[in-house]
Amino acid sequence: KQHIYESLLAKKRKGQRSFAVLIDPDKVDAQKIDELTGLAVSAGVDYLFVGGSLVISNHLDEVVQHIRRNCSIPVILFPGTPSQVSRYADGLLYLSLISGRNPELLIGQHVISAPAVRKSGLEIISTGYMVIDGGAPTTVSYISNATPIPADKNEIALCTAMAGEMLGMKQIYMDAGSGARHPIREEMIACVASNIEIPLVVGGGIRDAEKAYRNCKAGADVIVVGNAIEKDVSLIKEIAAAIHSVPVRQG
Ligand code: 1GP
Repeated sequence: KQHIYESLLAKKRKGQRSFAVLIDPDKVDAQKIDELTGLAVSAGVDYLFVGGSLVISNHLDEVVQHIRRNCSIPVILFPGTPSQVSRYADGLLYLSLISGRNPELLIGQHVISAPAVRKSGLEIISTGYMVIDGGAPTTVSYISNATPIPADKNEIALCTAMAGEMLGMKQIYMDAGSGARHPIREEMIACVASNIEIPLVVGGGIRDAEKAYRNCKAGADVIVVGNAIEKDVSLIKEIAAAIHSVPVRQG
C-alpha cells in the first residue's frame, strides 16, 4: 500500500499541483473533523496532513481514525515529535530539519523512533525539512532551537535543498512555520524549484487562494494550508480551485 509518493511523482510528471490541508489534532473535535472532511472531499483536496510542532492532546489515533472513516483522502502524518505516530494513517513525512544545525532534529530523534516508525507499517516519505524565516518567531522556529533560513537568502535555500536531494531525500518541504506572518516569497520558491527534481512542498502563513496560486506558478508541487482554514473553512474550496487551475507545467 506504498503508493502516496508514487502518485505524487506521477502528478509532478504531468505538471499537476496538489493541495494538502493541515489538521492540528489539538484544534479539532469530532464535529470539526466532519465539517473539514466534507469540505475537503467536495473541493478535491489531495492530502490531509495531521500534526503540529506541539501536539498536547493524546487523541491522535482517534483523530486519524475519524478522518479515515469519513473519506478516502490520504492521511499523512506531519509529526513535530517522535511520539506523533499513528498506525491508522496512510503515510508519514519522515522529516529531517536540514535547514538547522540541531543534531537531534537532523538524526537523533530518528534513531530513537526508528523501530516504532518501521513497525507502524506506514508509507515513509523521507523529507528534507527547511524552515524559512516568516518574519516573527513561530512555534517551529522556537521548538526546533535552530535558526531558520533568512527569507531573502535564496541561495542558502537552494544549496540546502540541493544537498537534501543529493542525500537521497524524496521531497523538500519549505515551511515558514504555522501562522507565519510572512509566507515564503515566490522568488525563493522559484529558485529552489528550478534546481531540484524531487517534489517541493510549500507551507506556512498562506492565507488566500492568490498566494497559493502564485506559489504553484513559482514551482511548488504541493501547497499546505492549516491556520487560515482553521479560521475560515470556506477557504478550502477557493484555495483548492486556485491550485487545480494552475496551467499544467510544460517539460
Ligand atoms: C505549517 O506549513 C504548515 O507547518 C502550514 O502553515 O498553518 O500557517 O497554514 P499554516
